Amino acid sequence: MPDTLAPLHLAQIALREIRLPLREPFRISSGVCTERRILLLELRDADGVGVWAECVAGEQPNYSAETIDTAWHAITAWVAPRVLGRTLAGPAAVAPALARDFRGHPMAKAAVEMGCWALAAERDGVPLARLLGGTRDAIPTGISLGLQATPAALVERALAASAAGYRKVKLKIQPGADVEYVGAVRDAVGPDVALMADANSGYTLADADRLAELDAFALTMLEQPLGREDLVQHAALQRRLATPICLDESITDADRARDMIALGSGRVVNIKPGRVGGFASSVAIHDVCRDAGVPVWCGGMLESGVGRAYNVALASLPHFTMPGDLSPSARYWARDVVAPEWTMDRGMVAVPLDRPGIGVTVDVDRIDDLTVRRDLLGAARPAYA
Ligand code: OSB
Ligand code: MG
Repeated sequence: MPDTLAPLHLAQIALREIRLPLREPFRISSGVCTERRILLLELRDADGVGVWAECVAGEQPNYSAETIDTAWHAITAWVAPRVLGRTLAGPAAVAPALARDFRGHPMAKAAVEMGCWALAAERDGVPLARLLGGTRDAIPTGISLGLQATPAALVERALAASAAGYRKVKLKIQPGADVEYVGAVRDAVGPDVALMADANSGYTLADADRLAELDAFALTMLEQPLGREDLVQHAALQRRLATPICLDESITDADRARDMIALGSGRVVNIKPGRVGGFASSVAIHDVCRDAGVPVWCGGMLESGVGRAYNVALASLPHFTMPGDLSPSARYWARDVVAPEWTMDRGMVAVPLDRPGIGVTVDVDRIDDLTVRRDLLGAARPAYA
């Protein structure tokens, strides 16, 4: 990441909550989402340059402790006051400013930190992907399929996904919906489709025998089977499994990635920039994994097209060697909030390199229609008004 950028003067952060119904409920082992409550931010610098950003916190504290409501509070009370009206040396200075004596709230911090990177990109006239050090112009795309009521329902969706060209099909599992479901899908799609499973911490080490039965299905990886903060029990489980373990929830920063590698808790990392506190932390994890030969890929949190833009930019970094959970807009929404919508071509999502900043335009009229709550932080009448 370059650190020679001009200083950043963040003048204003506008917050809004929009409601966006999913086309189909998305169920994981710890809960279900039917309609997203999405926290969008609009950051503006002292010259009036503006960018949109997204906080990926969910509706309920079932994936991590944060929710849209805790993030709203954290941004308003603690994150924004640390950056608004200050002169920051550049976007790389934001993460350290948010780290000092301020525990937790990574998704709240990430929304503002990532927005600052986009603001610098927009202002300097470069695509966000390139500012971050991205080298790819297209990213292989995977789909994450929620828990289904029957193996047949999951098979139907997996077949459709593989026919649509996805490069990786991820199946959510939980105790009682695992071996039978994954086996049915493997039988249906054949040996050549890259399949994986994600348990979202639904199991304990006492389930090791059951999880070892998944070895029969040649999964590319098994994501976060055990506790959301655990590394030690995952290491014990990894010794019992042929299938590589991929960690999601447990990797909250570069130190945890180092610990995973040292302990043998997993062999792959899912990087979600919101989970780890932003881009600086994501790139640090990327670099740790690259140096250790551990593959990484970019996860998703059912973002709108705004949050997707940030994930796609990050996933263009060279060591994101596996397909990301970067499905096109139409997989989630009847209509996205950005133009152009995110699409997939032969299983690849294109990195928008033809324009500065996040690379998509936000449909503000549509967002106005979907907005249920708003707040404005910083100068009510900024200098450019
Ligand atoms: O564990 O990766 C996960 C969605 C919400 C919370 C956790 C997870 C997910 C997904 C969806 O798997 C990925 C996507 O955005 O398509
Ligand atoms: Mg996951």
